This record gives sequence, structure tokens and C-alpha cells, in this order.
Amino acid sequence: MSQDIRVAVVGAGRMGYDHIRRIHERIDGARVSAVVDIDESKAIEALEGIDGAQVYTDFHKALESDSVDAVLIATPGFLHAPVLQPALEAGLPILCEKPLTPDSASAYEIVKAEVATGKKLIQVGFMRRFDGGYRTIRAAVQAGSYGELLQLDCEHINPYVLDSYTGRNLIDDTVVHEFDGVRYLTGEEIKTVRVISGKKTKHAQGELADPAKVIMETESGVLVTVSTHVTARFGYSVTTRAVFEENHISVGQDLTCPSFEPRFVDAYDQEVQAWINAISKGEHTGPSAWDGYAAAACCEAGFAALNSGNIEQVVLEEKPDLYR
Ligand code: ISE
Repeated sequence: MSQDIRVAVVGAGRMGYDHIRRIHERIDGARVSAVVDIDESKAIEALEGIDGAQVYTDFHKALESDSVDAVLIATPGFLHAPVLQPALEAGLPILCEKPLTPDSASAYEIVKAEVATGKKLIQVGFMRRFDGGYRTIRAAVQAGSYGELLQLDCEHINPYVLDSYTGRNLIDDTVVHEFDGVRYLTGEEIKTVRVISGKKTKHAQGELADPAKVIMETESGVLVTVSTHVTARFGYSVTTRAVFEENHISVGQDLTCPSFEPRFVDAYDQEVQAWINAISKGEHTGPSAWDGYAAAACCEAGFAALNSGNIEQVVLEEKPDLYR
């Protein structure tokens, strides 16, 4: 029988904790061998009841330990690059939570660093690509049996956000999932982004535009509207209605949950299992570093649109051959 893939989880906060428990309890062919967090007590807490894993406060020490086959990055986004770079240099497969990095310039640096290794090593944590409902829509788009996809009407509702959540986070923490979801469902790049907001809820702090509507158009003209409301109090709800020439498909309508973890638990499980399965076959699966970069480029257009109120263009660098 083959050995389990030894995973170092970097960041033992909300998502890191969730992934550590997931790998231990539900993922075949993998085990947590190291947990890295600057707050050692968090790492220890996340490992409660899990034997055989080492705790580190420095990722480089974990790499030197020779007990790591793969790296799962779940630190806040601004701390992804300092882990991605040495993990790429070590040639290790990586599952990096979204966003790949906080802006498109730094995301493109990661793309270039990966290209230099000659291999796709990074899977970005856009878990919706592993959600059954999203896969149903994607399959219908690919089969073409309902005619062309014309529109996507999406809703992204959170009950609350952290005090640290800024106006920009609406785009790079929340709508970033929609950017990737639209690219996945349509198989196209997003051309333009516009953000409009009207009356604001009393629960929205500071600059946060809440609720808001994000409008996008893809290369072939698929029109996408995303209604966001991130301080909605009543629950967590993510829905998508795909309008085809001869039918429509709705997903998520009956799935109001307390938070994103239960809403997408199956998708997260599938995402991590698919990552491990691919590693054991020496393959790559799921959203790539290019997808992470493209989503970051959409976020740039989203930030500009938030500020200007205008329709803003998404600007992409040349796509390297590795991702074609
Ligand atoms: C959070 O970080 C997530 O990734 C959730 O999926 C998203 O719904 C939420 O808006 C984000 O804050």
C-alpha cells in the first residue's frame, strides 16, 4: 500500500483549522505532518486529538524537517506569497486558499515563479469548482443541450463580516469567488466589471458598500449580475441561476446556512481529496495559478469600478503556455 501524502498546513486560523480536521477525519491518502502558525497555541489547538504532527512557527523549519510532501496554505492572503515562493522552490505541490495573493501584480509574480519550475504545482482554493450544483451548470454549458448560456444571476449573502473587513474586501474576499465561478462556468474570460450600490444597511461599517450589485460581461457577452449583501444577519446563502436559450438551472436556492463552512462542506472535501488524488498520480487538477491571477485581475477592475462607478475593463497579461 502506498504511503500517505504528508501535508504541512500553514495557518491554523478559521480555514486552516477546518482543513486540518478535514484531512484527519475525511481525506484518504493524506495525513497532517506539520502545522505552521506564528501563534503556536493555535497550531496546538488545531491538532488536538491528532497524533504524529509537528508544530512550527517558521515555515522554513517545517521544510527543513524532511516531513513534508505537500503544502496547504491557509494564512491571510497577504501572507501567501512568502510561503508560496519557498514551497515552489522546493518543488512541492500546493493548495493555496483564495486569494492567490492580494493583487494582480504579485499574483503574476507567482505565475512566473511557477512557470520557472516547469510544472503546475499550485491549486487555488476556489472550492466552488468542486460543488455539485456548479458542476451541473458547467456540464450543461459544455453539452450545449439547452442552447447557449445567456445570463448568470447570482446572489452572495453573508450574515456578518469581521471588523477587519474593508470596502475592498467585498471584491477580493467575497466577489473573488464569483469571478472564478463565472470563469469556470462559462469557460471564458471576464471582460468588464461594474459595481453599483444604493441605500446602505446600518450594519455596514465605514466604506463598505452593502448591499451592492456587481455586473460583469464575458468575452462572448454572457451577462452576469451578482447581488452581494455581506451583513445580512439572517444567514449565509450563495445561489446561481443560469439562463440558457431553452432552459434555466438554479443552484443553492434551498441552502441557507449559518456560514460558508456547512454550505460548501462537500465542495471543500472534494477539493482537498481531488488535490491529494492528483498529487499521488503526479498530476495537477482544479484551478491553477493562472486562474488565481485572472481572478486577481478581475479584482483590480472591481476595485476601480467600486471607486469610479464606471464600467471597468479587465486587463490580463499574456497567458504562459503552461496553462494552455
Ligand atoms: C470568505 O472569506 C469566504 O471565502 C466565503 O466563501 C465568502 O462567502 C465570504 O464572503 C468571505 O468573506
